[in-house]
Amino acid sequence: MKTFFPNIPEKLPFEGPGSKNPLAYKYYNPTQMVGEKTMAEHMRFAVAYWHTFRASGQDPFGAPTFVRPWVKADSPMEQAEYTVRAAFEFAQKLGVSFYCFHDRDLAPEGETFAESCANLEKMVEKAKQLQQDTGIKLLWGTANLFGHPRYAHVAATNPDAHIFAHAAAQVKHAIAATKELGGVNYVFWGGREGYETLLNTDMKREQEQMARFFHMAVDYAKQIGFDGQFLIEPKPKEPTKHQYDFDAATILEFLRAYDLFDHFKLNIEANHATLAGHSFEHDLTVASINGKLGSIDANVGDPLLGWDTDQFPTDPAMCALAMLVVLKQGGLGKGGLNFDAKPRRGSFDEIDLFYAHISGMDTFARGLLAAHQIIEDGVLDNFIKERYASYTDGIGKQIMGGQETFESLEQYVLQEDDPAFKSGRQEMLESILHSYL
Ligand code: XUL
Ligand code: CO
Repeated sequence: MKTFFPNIPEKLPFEGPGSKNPLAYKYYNPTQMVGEKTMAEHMRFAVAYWHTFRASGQDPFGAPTFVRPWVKADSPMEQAEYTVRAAFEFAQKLGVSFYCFHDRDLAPEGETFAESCANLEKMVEKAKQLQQDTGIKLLWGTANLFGHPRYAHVAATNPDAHIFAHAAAQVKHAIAATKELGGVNYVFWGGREGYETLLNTDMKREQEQMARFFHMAVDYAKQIGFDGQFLIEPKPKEPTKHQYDFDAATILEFLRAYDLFDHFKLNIEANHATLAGHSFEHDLTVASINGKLGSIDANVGDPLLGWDTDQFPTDPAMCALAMLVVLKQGGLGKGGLNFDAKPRRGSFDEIDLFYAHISGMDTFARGLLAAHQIIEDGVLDNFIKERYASYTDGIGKQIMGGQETFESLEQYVLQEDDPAFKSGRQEMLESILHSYL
């Protein structure tokens, strides 16, 4: 059978930090134990179908630069078949156990809705066979509710109920496809759910529509016995100016307000967190402390650009801070680290896809190793514990126990001298963090 990556070995090796081989892992050693689990079990890396196999390198100023061998085909369905074979060959050679897709990545949109569904069903059969042949699994599926012109005024929050219906029918099939492939999660990314101007928008109604849509998805999953985890992926803007799934806090409030809280977790993406004006670790922490961190889209933005550049992560400190959140909540469960990332437009060779993933996986492996050791040594935990020690007994314990009032605290302050103020030691802690990298 035709191979799409003839010059890449069957399986990329781990050679350790001393290696200068660009096609070898320096830190990611899947079988290495880190605490109770192997690195592979901690990370559950996934390849993103849309960027890795479907991106063309086209940008608003220039033509496609990624001329992939799997796109040279006589028909869209033949192209889809080549693409799925390339995807599994790639994941196998890379040594990654999971992949993620949108319905329209896996199979092309047809002339009619029925034809699109038939295309998807055919491609699900192919993917299922390849999953069986290779052991590679589906981390999550999702639906593309943003690419087609019908979604110009968005999907579930569209002013036209007919488009809502189309989106619902499409998601029905995408959830069924995910179930058929044994997907362990299903992701909702708003795509375009939001608005451009309040001059033509009923915001309250649109949010109610979105909630209705999610309730219908929950009902359908129950009806067909899909037991994967539902995830919502926050993003503040792009393509739409104001998106309803702005950040983790916004979604948590939305889920609580519309009685959806128990049915969803979050898929936090680094570049989306930074677009919302947060750090990656901030949004991870907001999700995690609410018991809602389900999975991660592992990428990074460019600090000099204000859009979703979807680059491969290269900063071990950022990854250490992310993995600290993950380790402290006991892992990602059914979730994983999906590389929602693409090489730059000028990195157009197939081999660049391997270099990009190796770099991202090694960076996260360094982050994991550092985070594990930081937790083992207790350096940050002990500092934070000590910082809040005044709440564990005495007046602090009484405040948090509900035994104090503004009046009783006024009496307390009148009797007590101010304690010595303590430094937050931020620079010392930054230096400690970097000593683990
Ligand atoms: C877009 C984005 C999506 C989702 C899946 O910014 O992150 O690719 O991850 O729809
Ligand atoms: Co994403």
